[in-house]
Amino acid sequence: MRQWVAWAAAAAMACAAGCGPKSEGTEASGGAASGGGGKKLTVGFSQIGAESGWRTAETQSIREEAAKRGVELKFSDAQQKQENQIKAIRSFLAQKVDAIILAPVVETGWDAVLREAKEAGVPVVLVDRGVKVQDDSLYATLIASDFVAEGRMAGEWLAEQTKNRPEAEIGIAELQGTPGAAPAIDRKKGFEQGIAKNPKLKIVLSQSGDFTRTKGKEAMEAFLKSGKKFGAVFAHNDDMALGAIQAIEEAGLKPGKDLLIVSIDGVRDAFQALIDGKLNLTVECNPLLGPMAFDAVEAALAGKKLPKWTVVQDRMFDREAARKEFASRKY
Ligand code: GYE
Repeated sequence: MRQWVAWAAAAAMACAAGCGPKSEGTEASGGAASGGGGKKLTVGFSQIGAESGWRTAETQSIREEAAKRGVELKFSDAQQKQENQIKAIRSFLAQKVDAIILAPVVETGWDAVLREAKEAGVPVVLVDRGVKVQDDSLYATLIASDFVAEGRMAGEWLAEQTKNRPEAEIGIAELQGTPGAAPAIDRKKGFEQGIAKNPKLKIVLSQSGDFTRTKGKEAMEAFLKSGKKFGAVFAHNDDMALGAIQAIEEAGLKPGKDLLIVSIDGVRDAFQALIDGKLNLTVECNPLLGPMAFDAVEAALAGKKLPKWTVVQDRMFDREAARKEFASRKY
């Protein structure tokens, strides 16, 4: 498979409510016409929600790129609900968009609606999360990070950091992302592979925090009250780690010292927590997918064959790496 590496791995240590759609309407229209034949493109973007700093950065990147290219963007926020995304896609099709960008909340349950898009001749570009469908010709391409690799990087880092510790067992409390979401499934899998390098490491507590700060905090409060011993925390995203850090501090403990904390995304607030010594590692997951998403839309509309997965490369950041990069951080 041909892969487009869009984000170069750099640093040396291989150190990367039951309600309907919130808003739907035309977001951007300006600049030059885009796409073949000088016709202005209309693209529907079905976004998951606004659950994390990462998601906000991704939305902004797509909006900005649409505006830059003079694409008319129809934006729909699904409030973390697949049914809202399915409704949005059908509404985009009824409005006769040229293409659809979809960030799918969960992996399964997309076959029927993607088939409707295919039959209407509307290409669908998946961004950031993958799907499991019977026929992969139902979407043009997926532009996303390798979540298994991200989880593995976090797990291997923890295995290395704890290899000389005297304890017979070091418990890990895991904050999982949204159930059924590709990054939750794959980051868990990769992390388990990574920590296998140090047999002392064992996940002793695991709960979903839905990728949000509030639920990450609540889950950590429950972990701390459970009576189970743990010496490390693995959060599937930074926002849950940041919520957990708050809970740990409120319990009178020192995050980053009494408990090692690792997470994924690499957003600015996580960089600040790294610099403050409250977070020990974040694995970057680049959300600036707008340029690649619209390149893919234009290529698909031009009838070009795209790779099924364009892999976005990620880096790891510890305190030192965060200090160096903080000033130039874009999200
Ligand atoms: O890590 C998390 C967000 O799908 C990669 O979703 C994305 C994840 C990201 O809510 O913060």
